[in-house]
Amino acid sequence: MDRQIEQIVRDISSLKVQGARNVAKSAVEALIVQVIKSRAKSRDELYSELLEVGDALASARPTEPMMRNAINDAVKFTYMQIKTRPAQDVEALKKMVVREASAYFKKMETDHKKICDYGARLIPEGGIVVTHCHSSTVTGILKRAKDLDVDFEVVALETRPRLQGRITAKELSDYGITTTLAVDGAANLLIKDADLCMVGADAIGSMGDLINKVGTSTVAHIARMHDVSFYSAAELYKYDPLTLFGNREGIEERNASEVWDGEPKKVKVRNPAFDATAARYINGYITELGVVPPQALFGIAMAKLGLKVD
Ligand code: RUB
Repeated sequence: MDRQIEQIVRDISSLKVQGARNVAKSAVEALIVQVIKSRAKSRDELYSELLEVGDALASARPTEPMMRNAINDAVKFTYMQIKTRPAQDVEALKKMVVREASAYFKKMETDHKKICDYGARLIPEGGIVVTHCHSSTVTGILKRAKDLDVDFEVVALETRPRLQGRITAKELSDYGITTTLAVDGAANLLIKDADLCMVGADAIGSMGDLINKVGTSTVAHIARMHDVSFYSAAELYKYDPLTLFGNREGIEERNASEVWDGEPKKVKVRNPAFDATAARYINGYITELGVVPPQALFGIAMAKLGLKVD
């Protein structure tokens, strides 16, 4: 595999590239690099190369359907070109694939802007918003609310073990939003006084359940206990179509040394990167099509992904 692509795969698995949207963007960038640098002599050869690179990217972070959906779209597009345009040569196919993959970035930006607009309307004047981990979708919404002159505060939970909450806290305070960082264990104490909780999403299943950074379900359960609304902000591309067949989204288990490097021999350390929050704890998903109940997300997302159940 090309060195530049190997580097992207490493950056994704080491969390140098972090968050579902950034991961999906990097994966599409890798596919573009592959096509541009490819020495494939035939269209089939190019197609095989894309499958190989796609597999390497997808396994770098197993709990990322947005990346998988983007890769699948590019691979499907390539396949359809080969099947429907017999006269097309490999160079023409390369151009088409690069153009299609580049259009994906534009689509992502348009969807993101819409989500920020819908999400910003949920931020109450004088309110307190609790968030967990670092989601570029959530920070986008909060910045949009700030641009609209809503006066509010954010509590960012630290998010052990990789401390993505600090990225959130820094980004928001640099933007002029009053932000407090707190350890994850303070969640109950702080959510009690909050107006709403808002997190991102790595994956959404057919039942409307949410997979996001480990600790998200704790936030949701505590929010329910105190009657505080809990929202997840997510592009519909985060829906995992495989869950329609009963597949459960796999939870990435990362190296234990991220939690405790040098633990005593008899201590077993676990490091699941994500957890699942049942639909019943979620007031709504903030999507590019508006704020939708978890139970409705499956139908809307299938339409967006161009999938049909026959
Ligand atoms: C990040 C995380 C984020 C989602 C959504 O986990 O759980 O909430 O990925 O992010 P990690 P975005 O740090 O392990 O990647 O809204 O940017 O897609």
